[in-house]
Amino acid sequence: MCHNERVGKTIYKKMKKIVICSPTYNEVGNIEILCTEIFKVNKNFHVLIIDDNSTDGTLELIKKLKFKFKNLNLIKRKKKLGIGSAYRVAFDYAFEKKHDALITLDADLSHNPKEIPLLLKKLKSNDFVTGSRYIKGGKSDYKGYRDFISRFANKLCRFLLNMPFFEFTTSFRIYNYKCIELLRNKNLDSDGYSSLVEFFFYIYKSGFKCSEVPIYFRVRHKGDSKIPKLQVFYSSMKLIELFIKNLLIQKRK
Ligand SMILES: Nc1nc2c(ncn2[C@@H]2O[C@H](COP(=O)(O)OP(=O)(O)O)[C@@H](O)[C@H]2O)c(=O)[nH]1
Ligand SMILES: [Mg+2]
Repeated sequence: MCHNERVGKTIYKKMKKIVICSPTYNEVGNIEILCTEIFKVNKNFHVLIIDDNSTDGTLELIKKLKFKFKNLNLIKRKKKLGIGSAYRVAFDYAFEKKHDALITLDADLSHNPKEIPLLLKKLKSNDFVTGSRYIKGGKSDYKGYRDFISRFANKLCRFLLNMPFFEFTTSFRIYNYKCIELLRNKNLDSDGYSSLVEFFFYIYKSGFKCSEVPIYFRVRHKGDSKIPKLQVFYSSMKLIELFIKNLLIQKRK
């Protein structure tokens, strides 16, 4: 058992109910490895997959995996509705089932489940923790255009939203119950990367304690990106909206 796994087991014993959620759309080549890796960290984790009617056999595979992993749960939606709304379903689920915390991560193994204990450990002194590729110790395997856009977008978020962090757009995060409750009451409707920025924005601006932990972000294991390229454009629009909101918040102070 490696150090991270030991830490994961000890912390999990103290924090009773944690749900780990991954949205999926056509992840048949990744989902079994993802579940195996998560349950290797702790077999008592509660895992929720929110699938948008995948057409590549992901759903059928998850149904089979449910026999192997007793804590694996599935919410199936009728069609591809985007990650923003998938995360909102996860917030409702965690809230209604009274989980102490919600961890989210991508199904394509870009996020390494072995790093879950790092998030858990850091949550002890925070309300929200995001994995970060761009702080000391963090790493990203993105190259070229994607690397440039991601670094640039994250710097822009830091500057425009006046938030002292380096990562806003990765979904490898942990939210405590208070943050989940807050976000559920905000009536949010954003999608794609902007939903991740928006969740963080409202949590931080509401005065909750936030922090980053370094993660190693890998390129997806199997398949292609499922988020439409246009999302980068929509996210820029959302960023401008949040920038204006932030100016109004500062004016009121
Ligand atoms: N349920 C659901 N999951 C999605 C949707 N779009 C993407 N995903 C999942 O969200 C995660 C991140 O998507 P990914 O394609 O890896 O985005 P990228 O890393 O930015 O290229 C993966 O687990 C996808 O399967 C969607 O519309 N609905
Ligand atoms: Mg990905």
